[in-house]
Amino acid sequence: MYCIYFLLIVGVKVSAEIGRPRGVSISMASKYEPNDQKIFRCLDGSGTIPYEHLNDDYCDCADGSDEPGTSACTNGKFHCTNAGYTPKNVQSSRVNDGVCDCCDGSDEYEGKIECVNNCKELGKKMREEQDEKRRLQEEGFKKREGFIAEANNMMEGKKLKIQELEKEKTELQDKLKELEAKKAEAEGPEKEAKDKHEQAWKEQKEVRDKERSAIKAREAFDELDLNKDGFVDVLEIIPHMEFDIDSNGVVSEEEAKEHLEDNEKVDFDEFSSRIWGNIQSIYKKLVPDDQKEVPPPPVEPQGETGVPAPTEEPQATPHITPIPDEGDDYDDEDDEDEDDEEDAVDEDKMPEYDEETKALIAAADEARKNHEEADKRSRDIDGEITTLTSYLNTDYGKDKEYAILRDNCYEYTDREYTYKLCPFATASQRPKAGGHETNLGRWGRWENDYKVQVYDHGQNCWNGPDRSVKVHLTCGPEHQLTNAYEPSRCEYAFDFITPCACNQPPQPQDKDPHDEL
Ligand code: MAN
Repeated sequence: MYCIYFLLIVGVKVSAEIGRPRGVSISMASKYEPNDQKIFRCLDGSGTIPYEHLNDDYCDCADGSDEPGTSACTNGKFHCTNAGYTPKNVQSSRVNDGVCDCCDGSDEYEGKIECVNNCKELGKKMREEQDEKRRLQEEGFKKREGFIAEANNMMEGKKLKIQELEKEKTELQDKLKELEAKKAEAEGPEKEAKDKHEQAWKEQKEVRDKERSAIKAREAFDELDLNKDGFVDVLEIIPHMEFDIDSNGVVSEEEAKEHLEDNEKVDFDEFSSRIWGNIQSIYKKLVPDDQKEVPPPPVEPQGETGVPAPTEEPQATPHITPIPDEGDDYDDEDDEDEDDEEDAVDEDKMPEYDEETKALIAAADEARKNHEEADKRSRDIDGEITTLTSYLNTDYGKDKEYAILRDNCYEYTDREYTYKLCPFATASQRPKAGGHETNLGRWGRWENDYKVQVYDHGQNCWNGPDRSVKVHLTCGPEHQLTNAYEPSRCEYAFDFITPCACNQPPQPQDKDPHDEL
């Protein structure tokens, strides 16, 4: 009271409604209280002036602090109280400039303009908006509390699941040992019986192959022994072009002899014991000329007699040629050969296992199946435990409030791309016009006190970094990806609103006591 009285006495212009110099806020009022010497010290300490020079429309202080309520100083600040709304500082140069800057109209006290005081309406609107925001935050916060409880339950559930799986795995280890033993037990007799069967078959085949070879040797010997003197000699070898060692088109006597192991002739015993083994893979039967495919007669003009002109080629004796390997021009004989071959193929196939061996194989198959099933289950358990452990080891926020987002994906589409965020897993981008999805990063870490998530090591950017995303999380009523952009090439930013980010709103009594509302 004394203070106001004093200011009135010294003629300082004070605000109409409040007891402090015009344009001064409550928080600054103490700095403007008069001292005993009635001297005002500029707030920056640059000088002192008599009290009556405050707001005298003349700028004395370098910081403009002596003229808070006039436009005398270009750098002064005029404080609008704006009762009912938010207090505000305006440039003191705007005081009495004919423009209403304060909602209470206090900056236009000279009457250049009639300012309507709309602070109450503005305040009402602001409070309504604040209340709505607060309501949403409160709602979000309640959801967050629910998510935290859910996450804790989920974690407990997963921990229990790991315990169960570990127990199952321990039991399975014993079972696996047992099944392994049973498998070995069944596979022993199975192998023995199979080996026995296969060995018997091998021996049988060897005997049969020997017999076949002997028959073939006899056939070849008889075919080669054209003069039927009981020997195969050099002259009988010569017509067989397959014995032409140097491929010069003629089988020489030396070449023929070489095939006969340096003999002029060999009898059947020697042929079958020493010769046949070496030549059987190259030996080809000869076909009599009259059984050969006759080429169509030449269409050239014939001699005057109508008898074809003799060819230059000397006629080979005897008139037989090797039987071609394939082709069906040799009719009956050839068909018989084919049948023989088929029979031979069938005969070469190992016969089925006997019933006893089959039963042993079936028993071993069953033991193998049981072991494989248990082994697979054991591997599956390992996989499940790894997944659960990775889930539990992930940082879901201070109170695990973000765990609820895991295993879900959220999308946002702009003009060009659809962006996808699968929290704690991946971020990606795919063109709206179609085309492949680009990996923008895998879950990396938290930043900025759990307000930002980083996804990195995405697909490399041509001539640039590996793609990465920073996800900015703010409080919102639902989980929603609200924006995606690329602040710098291949470095993306997503905005994600979620109740998980809603803190408890300040209670009404927590309000700033200096609030002038
Ligand atoms: C693709 C998209 C873009 C990115 C370019 C970089 O077109 O991934 O977001 O800027 O590649 O070459």
